[in-house]
Amino acid sequence: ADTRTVTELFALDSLLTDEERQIRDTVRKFGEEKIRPHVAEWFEEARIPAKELAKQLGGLGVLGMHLEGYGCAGMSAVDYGLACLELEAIDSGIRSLVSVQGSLAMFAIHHWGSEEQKQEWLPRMAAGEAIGCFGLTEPDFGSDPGGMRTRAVRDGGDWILNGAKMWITNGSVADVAVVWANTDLEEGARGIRGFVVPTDTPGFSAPEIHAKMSLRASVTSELVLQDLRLPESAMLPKAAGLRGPLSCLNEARFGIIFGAIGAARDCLETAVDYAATRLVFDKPLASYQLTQAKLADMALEVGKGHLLAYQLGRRKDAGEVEPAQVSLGKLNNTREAIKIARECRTILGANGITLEYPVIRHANNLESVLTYEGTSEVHQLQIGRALTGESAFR
Ligand code: TGC
Ligand code: FAD
Repeated sequence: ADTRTVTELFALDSLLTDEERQIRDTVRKFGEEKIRPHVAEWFEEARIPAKELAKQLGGLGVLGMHLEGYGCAGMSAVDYGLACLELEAIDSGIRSLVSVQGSLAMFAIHHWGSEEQKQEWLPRMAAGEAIGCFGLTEPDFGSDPGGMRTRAVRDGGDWILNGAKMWITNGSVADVAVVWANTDLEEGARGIRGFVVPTDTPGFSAPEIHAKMSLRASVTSELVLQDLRLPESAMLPKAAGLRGPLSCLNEARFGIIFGAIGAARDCLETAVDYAATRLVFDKPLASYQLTQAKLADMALEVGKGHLLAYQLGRRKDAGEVEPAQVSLGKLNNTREAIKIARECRTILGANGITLEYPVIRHANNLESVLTYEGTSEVHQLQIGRALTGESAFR
């Protein structure tokens, strides 16, 4: 039969340049050939070859790809978004590895770091030879990171860090951790400063968190900092206050706007294919009106999610995207993606609960995506604040 994909129905490719489509196709090919054949097994076993994968992703050029210099590819925000979209179409855990490396750890060093810190870490991180993590969240402070208990205190010219971070992606496999701590000393929002911590520093440990039912193809860890001594040169010199870590979150949230819609697209494509061949009551499932209503509604949201992502990508490349606009995209695209994953699961019936198909894996992953990088409620409150001028966080 003559069929159309969502990309075709919305003429999405007409919004991209030839070069952007080429980058997208290259990342898609890499994902389909190198990752998709293994990812269900990694998810089932909750184990990924992170070091090897980081080198492959570095070779592909997607680590810190939107940053300039220091071995980074210097590409546009839209290019970076498209790479996230294609990687998350395979698995959110793979996009997370790339987000945390490029948008959180590398961006923090690139934007807020000293020349020495940049030279030391960025080229190796871009190549995937060193893995980074980003420690902001604590066991008791997730949505409200300003309340953090991790402390950095002076000892002569050094800093001594004590505290714990929780839910840290890449933590146990990282070579370097960007850790945020309250110094109580500096002017600005509660004296929060960032530190570049080589993970072999005595006093640093990163026990892995187990028994996750989501993001299983991703390493998630606790960071324990016990009398961790760092030289003055370990502090990110240019970041003071909560603005430092929040600026990094903008970057990673931007990638998720594209990424989540990639996961949704993969679910929808799977459901369309399944419905075409599955016979129920003697006819293909795709030929029933109830199924078509589901598919049509999901196609609308996948298409609109792309349009929103592309619009925000163009604004970001123009240097004009605001945090509240990033919240629009993060809230909409993750919320719609998880609804789509669950609806597609219904179309697959019992087959939908197995790892033979990607749908339940995406649905479970999206539970984390809905929560990390600002929960849906945090983004509703950001948008609410933008609309009304009233902050309802406290
Ligand atoms: P608030 O008073 O609003 O702001 C404090 C200072 O920060 C500035 N600011 C921002 N700067 C840059 N980008 C943003 N998005 C910013 N939002 C705020 C603000 O201008 C102010 O600066 P200054 O110089 O005036 O002091 O702060 P608040 O304490 O009221 O909190 C605001 C709130 C709740 C929105 C914020 O704390 C927040 O976003 N909470 C959510 C935390 C979160 O998203 N954590 C994510 C951790 S990392 C992660 O999840 C990685 S998952 C793995 C993956 O990405 O794949
Ligand atoms: P809480 O902040 O305790 O929120 C609980 C509930 O309360 C949520 O529904 C929330 O929306 C709601 N809530 C909070 N405040 C309000 C309010 N003012 N009004 C109404 N409702 C509110 N963090 C890092 O720093 N680095 C990482 O690499 C990282 N990776 C992660 C990987 C995974 C797989 C996961 C699941 C999390 C990761 N995180 C990471 C942590 C993540 O950012 C936090 O989980 C998130 O910010 C939410 O914090 P919380 O879990 O403490 O929830």
